[in-house]
Amino acid sequence: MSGSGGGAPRIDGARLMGRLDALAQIGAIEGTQGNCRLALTDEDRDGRDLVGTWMADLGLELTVDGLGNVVACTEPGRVADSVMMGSHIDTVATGGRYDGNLGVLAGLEVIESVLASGQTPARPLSVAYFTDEEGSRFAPDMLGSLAYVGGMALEEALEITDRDGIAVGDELDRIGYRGPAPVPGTVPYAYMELHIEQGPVLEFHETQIGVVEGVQGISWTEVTLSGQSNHAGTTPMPLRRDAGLAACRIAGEVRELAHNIGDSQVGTVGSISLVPNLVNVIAGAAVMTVDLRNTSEPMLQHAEARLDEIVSRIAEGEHLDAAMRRTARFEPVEFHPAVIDLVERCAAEAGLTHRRMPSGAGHDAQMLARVCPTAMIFVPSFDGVSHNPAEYTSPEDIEAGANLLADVVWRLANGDIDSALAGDRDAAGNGTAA
Ligand code: HGY
Ligand code: MN
Ligand code: MN
Repeated sequence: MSGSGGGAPRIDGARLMGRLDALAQIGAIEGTQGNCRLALTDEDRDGRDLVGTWMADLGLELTVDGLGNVVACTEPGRVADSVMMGSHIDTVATGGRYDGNLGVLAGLEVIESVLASGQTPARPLSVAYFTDEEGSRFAPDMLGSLAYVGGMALEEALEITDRDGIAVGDELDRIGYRGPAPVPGTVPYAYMELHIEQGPVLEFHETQIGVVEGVQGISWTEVTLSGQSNHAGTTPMPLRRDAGLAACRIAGEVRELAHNIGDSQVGTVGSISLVPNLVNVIAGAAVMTVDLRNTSEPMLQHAEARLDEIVSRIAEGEHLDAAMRRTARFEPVEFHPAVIDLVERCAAEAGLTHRRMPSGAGHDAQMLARVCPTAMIFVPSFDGVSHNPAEYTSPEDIEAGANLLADVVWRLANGDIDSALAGDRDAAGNGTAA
């Protein structure tokens, strides 16, 4: 099996597509190519079981930690020396088959191709999937990798509940994935994540590869508005305390906030729940979520301050009580310059069109970047669509991205940029938090 940049074995594209297809059968959304495998549901368990079988079949040492994060390594006990690849296999409720799954299965494919080649890199390789990356069921997103790098105590993560009051810890026990390995987990030598772009940039520029420089900041806020349920027919308009109206006004002003701040600012009201949510009752309560993101930390803080003002003003105008709870807050992250350069060099050597870019979406890599040299590779999303069953990336782009992952990981594992990374590891060989 001939290598390419640096002698890395080529991956088997058909095998990778076959595994993506097999995993996509679990939690398949009927009539679509998409998936629903919300974190710690039965579907998530079944997906974990399938991927775990593939990991075990390769003879990898599998560890499951107290939050259900799973790491598989080519050499027992050597995750700390390994170059790790990974992502997540949980999905949003209306998810595609590539978001997260590609990074995990491409990592597995790289390992299988290396093992099959009979070549042994200087460092072991590992592949991981992290619990609840999406955060759709249990906020914040990237929960598993956040705890893995010590960004949240295990005890705190286990107590997080979903909308039905069900706790992470109980669901881990129910699906059999509360493992013995410690949280925080073992810091690898370096971390690489292949992921679909989930946006329109690569396709617009007719570019095969995104050389990801970092991830924008993320702020999630849950807003609870309390007014008065009342009769839709008898309550005069001036006497209403309509939580539904206020929620809609806030949603409209979130769109204006993003427009007025401009640049990379985005704002999304993805969920609004009204109580009692009936045609002839004025909503006495509303619970809504606001997702704000910006590549600039000061601008994200400004957007949060604007949101606070919007909610207070609109709630007061409608004589409502308002409560706001931050459910996710991550500052922008920059990946390791030497690893970014390596991705760019390998893409150029492979003759792939490529461009540097930030990530609009959150990823487990933004957590691993706190503790070890980390970067990401993007492949294009058809029509820029993601978090949608219609999510699609071509087999050709997937194979190109996975082979580039193999090239980068092979060079990292053979020490090609050790000197550039040496300063970023403390005496214990652990990465120093960014
Ligand atoms: O929210 C995100 O950006 C990611 O999909 N968890
Ligand atoms: Mn993802
Ligand atoms: Mn996602």
